[in-house]
Amino acid sequence: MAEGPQLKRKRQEEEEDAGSAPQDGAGAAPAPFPLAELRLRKVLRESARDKAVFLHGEVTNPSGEATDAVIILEKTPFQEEKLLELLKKHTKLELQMHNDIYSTYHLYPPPELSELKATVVFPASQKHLQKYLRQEVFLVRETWQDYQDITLPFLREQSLSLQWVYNILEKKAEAERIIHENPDPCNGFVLLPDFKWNLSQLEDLYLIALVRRRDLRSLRDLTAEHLPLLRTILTEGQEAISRRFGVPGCRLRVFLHYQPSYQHLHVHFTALGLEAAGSGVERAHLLPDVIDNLQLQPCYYQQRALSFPLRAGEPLLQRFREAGRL
Ligand code: M7G
Repeated sequence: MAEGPQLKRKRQEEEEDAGSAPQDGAGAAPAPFPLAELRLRKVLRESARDKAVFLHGEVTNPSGEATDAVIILEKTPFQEEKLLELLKKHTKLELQMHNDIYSTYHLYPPPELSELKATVVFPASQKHLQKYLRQEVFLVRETWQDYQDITLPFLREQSLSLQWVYNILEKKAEAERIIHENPDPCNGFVLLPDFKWNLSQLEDLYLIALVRRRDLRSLRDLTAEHLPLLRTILTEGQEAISRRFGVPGCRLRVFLHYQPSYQHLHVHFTALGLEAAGSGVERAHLLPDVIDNLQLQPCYYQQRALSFPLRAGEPLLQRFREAGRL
């Protein structure tokens, strides 16, 4: 019998708590998510600036079992080639106010031009709900000793599942979306669109490079030994994006997060003009700077303190508090 969503979620959480990934692959494409049956539990966060809302919902199966879901709804950027169509084909233009030479309207586009991007995490674990919930943010300053004593033991105990990463590396999911890959087991990686990007316009271009090797969690694991890997990602990633999308390296922000949400080394490539969440100085480390730091000092990331933000409800923040480090 197929595993029910509740069970699947529970298994996922157990695996996450144990710090290991599930063994099964992605398999065939799943049925579309039953959006119309979603029961809204809570608005986790909303952003007028990003025109996005993060929802906690619940889907109940025929036997009455409810399973959590996270739904992110976002208005997508305008596409230049569709602007004319939008002006011509609007269904209604309703005057809101008029004053001298100024006026504002409600413009109602036809359905095919008023697309929303919907991201679904289902079944969603408590950690996903936590990740998207708006909460107060605190900046932690983590020494190498703190990393050893507080962060690493915590990450070994509980991290988000990496199954989606392994599915990509094993071509069980998103294989057709791969933009570039280098098969080398040590210095190889896969480059593909991040799921934050719908590939419709370049203003919000966002790709990720996932390294093939599975023994690197984050910046903290990097030494001069990994310079060939990092240089390969930077050079080949920029070349591939320039070839495919016509965006040169000098128009890209190429960076790593510290702390990343997913503990498998990966690099973010975004359009320079995109003010993506997570591209601030408290979390983003430019890849060329990381390379320079390791060239200058082979164990740079095992020696220096690193700052990173943690949200109020995060258990790792609690650990830093208990250790008197906040
Ligand atoms: P991160 O630095 O670990 O954390 O980045 P963040 O999510 O807090 O930024 C992981 C990146 O992988 C993010 O940019 C995600 O949007 C992206 N991502 C996450 N998932 C689950 C997927 C996925 O299933 N497919 C793709 N293509 N990207 C994903």
